[in-house]
Amino acid sequence: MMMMAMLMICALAVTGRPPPLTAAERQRVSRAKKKDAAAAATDPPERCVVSALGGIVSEKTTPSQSVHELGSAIVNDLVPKAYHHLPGEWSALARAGGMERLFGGNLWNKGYSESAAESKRHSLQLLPVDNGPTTEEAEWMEPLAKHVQEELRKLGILGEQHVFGAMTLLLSEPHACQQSWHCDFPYQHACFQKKFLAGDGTVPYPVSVLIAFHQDGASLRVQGAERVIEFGKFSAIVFRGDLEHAGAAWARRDWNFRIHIYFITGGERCKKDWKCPLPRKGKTGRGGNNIRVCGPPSMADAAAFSAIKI
Ligand SMILES: O=C(O)CCC(=O)C(=O)O
Repeated sequence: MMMMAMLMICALAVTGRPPPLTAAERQRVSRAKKKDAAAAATDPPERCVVSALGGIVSEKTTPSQSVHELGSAIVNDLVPKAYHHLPGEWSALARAGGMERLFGGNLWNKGYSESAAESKRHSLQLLPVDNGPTTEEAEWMEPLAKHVQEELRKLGILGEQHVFGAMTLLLSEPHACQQSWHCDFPYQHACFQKKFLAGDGTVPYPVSVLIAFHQDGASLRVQGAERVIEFGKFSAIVFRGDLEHAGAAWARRDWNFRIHIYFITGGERCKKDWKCPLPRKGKTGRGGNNIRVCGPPSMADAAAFSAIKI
């Protein structure tokens, strides 16, 4: 052994290069490389988590790449203090009967109204103003939507091509069931088939944003994700408009308010009338456009998939 080491040192001193590896050493290196490659292949790709206040939370990829390739990114601290009191206002509005029933489960086999009747979920379109408060009555609506758009632009997710589409208030009552899988925009549309980000690195299609206001945050089920995606109070999940998702069940005894914002893309390829968010059937369980699957669905997911009639 001692002799071998001395020979290696001599070889290094004479040639300036390490001596060639022996057959056994080459085999060892090759086995180690194969092991690393296998581990990399089974490690699920990681969703990007960033903070709107700056600082890296978990940034294995850029926010827009995470939206493009994994379907979503998490943006923490998206809601400034000026809006933290809003759930109080929303509770008063909901108690006064100001919200509408939102679909829950069984949407595709029972239809919207039957699904909504038993969902324990409610919604209210805030912008463009419809049946809800006017912009004078709720002065916070437009500034909040603008703030979110600006932050997502700063993070490089939204670009010049995005315009505000709509903003909706969501409420889950205690024991609300999980929604049926759906997309917010038609996943078959050409804009979602684009393989590459726009020249400035932003995403080239409509995106949805779901912001948590409950103290325990909120969660969303997303096709292809390894588990339900959770995000904290005043934080958001930003996801591709063609990502098939479902509002998660809410098992607690209090109300969970969320804000859902849709940013659409202007121009010819993505129609402006997409601002009206409708649940649309997705591919259920068959993956999305260009979205990498992050690991096998759990058994519970598999049971949910097979229970859905399409
Ligand atoms: O309830 C949620 O949190 C998400 C709702 C949703 O995805 C929708 O209604 O389109």
